[in-house]
Formats: sequence, structure tokens, C-alpha cells
Amino acid sequence: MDDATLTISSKNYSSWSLRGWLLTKFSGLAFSERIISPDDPAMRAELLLMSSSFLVPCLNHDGMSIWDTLAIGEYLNEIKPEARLLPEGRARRTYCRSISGEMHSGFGPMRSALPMNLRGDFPNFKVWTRAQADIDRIAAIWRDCLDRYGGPFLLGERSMADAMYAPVVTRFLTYHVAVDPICGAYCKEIMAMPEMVEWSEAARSEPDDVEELEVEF
Ligand SMILES: N[C@@H](CCC(=O)N[C@@H](CS)C(=O)NCC(=O)O)C(=O)O
Repeated sequence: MDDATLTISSKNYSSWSLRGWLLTKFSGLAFSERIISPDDPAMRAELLLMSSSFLVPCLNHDGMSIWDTLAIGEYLNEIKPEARLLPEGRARRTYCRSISGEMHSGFGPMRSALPMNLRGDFPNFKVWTRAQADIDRIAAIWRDCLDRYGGPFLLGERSMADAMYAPVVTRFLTYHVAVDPICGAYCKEIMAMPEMVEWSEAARSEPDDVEELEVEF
């Protein structure tokens, strides 16, 4: 039954929309997408009614509104446990929650210096020191996970953590961030997921006129 709606914004620029969308796809919950334009006042007013934070993504399901990406992930894990957004085993789940939380609350310098822009291509991009420190930490998390759990995804099987880090993968490619072969292989794995291919194609066909979003998200 298609009774769920996920409200998102630009597929090219909105990294939180991508995370929420991937989580919902991974969960197997049938859903319709509702794409809002952040510039449209009528849509913003409507969004406020659904998402108290005024932010996307927001999932509406079974008479409830769930906003904030981590809450959406936890909700989907609750209703679709068989999808294993949170992996089996307490140690793995704890690790998954910790690195997902670190992404959710951290890496501000990297996020603002390298905004998600799937259509972008910046080969000579200069990464400043604080953003580089975030990049180094993310690469260390990935290496540790892939070594600990054997890949090909962060916790072995695909999980919430891969949705949380997928927009970082796109940034590494867009800004030509140099990464070691282990992290490079992980980036390839993420970009080859059918869901990521579908999202990237939609991002490429989105109208190219929302310049101010390039400095956000
Ligand atoms: N902590 C929030 C962050 C969500 C967020 O910042 N969303 C951005 C889009 S990527 C947003 O809605 N910005 C306001 C707008 O588009 O009008 C979450 O995890 O969902």
C-alpha cells in the first residue's frame, strides 16, 4: 500500500533529502515523493504544517509526521526491521548509530566548504584545513568500518550509515578529493547502488537555476 509520502527538496543540492530518500528506499516502504521548492512561499507554509522543523526530509506515514533524518531512519527500522537499517548484533548496531550520529551532528566545515552539488565538477578545488580535518576523520571511520566488518558497506551489509555518508561520497567525487584505494572502492560501491544511480539521474535532469543553494547544505 502506497500510503507514505516523503517530502524532499532539490535532488542536486539537498544532501539531507538524499539521506532520507535512501533510507526510505532501503527500508522497502512504498512511498510517493513530494518535491518542494525551498523558494516557494506557499510550499514553505505547507511544509511547516508537516515538518515542525521547517526542514526536509519529512516522512508522512500512517497518520504521523516524522521529521529529521535520524528519526526517519529509526522509524523505518521500527516498522521494517527486516530491512536491517540498523544491523544485527548490538555491537554493530551501536557502531552504526555512533557513526550515523557523528555524521548527523558533525563535519560542519566539510559540509559548508564542499556543498553537495551532483552536477558540479571542480578538479582544482582547494580544501581548507578544517574541512580537510573532517575529510580525514571520515576516511578513518570508513577504513575502520571496512576493516572491522569486511565491507562492501560500512557495517558489512547496507545500513543506515551508508545512507548517512552517501552525500559525502558525492562530494568527494565532485570536488576531486583524493582518497586512499579502500575509501575509493567504497565510493564506487555507493555510486553503483541502483538507488544512487536513480537519484543521480534525476539530479542531472533538474532545472539548473537554484544557485543560492550551492552555498548551503
Ligand atoms: N537535521 C536535519 C537537517 C535537515 C536540513 O538541514 N534540511 C535542509 C535541506 S538539505 C532544509 O530543509 N533546508 C531548508 C529549506 O530547504 O528550505 C535532518 O537531519 O533532517
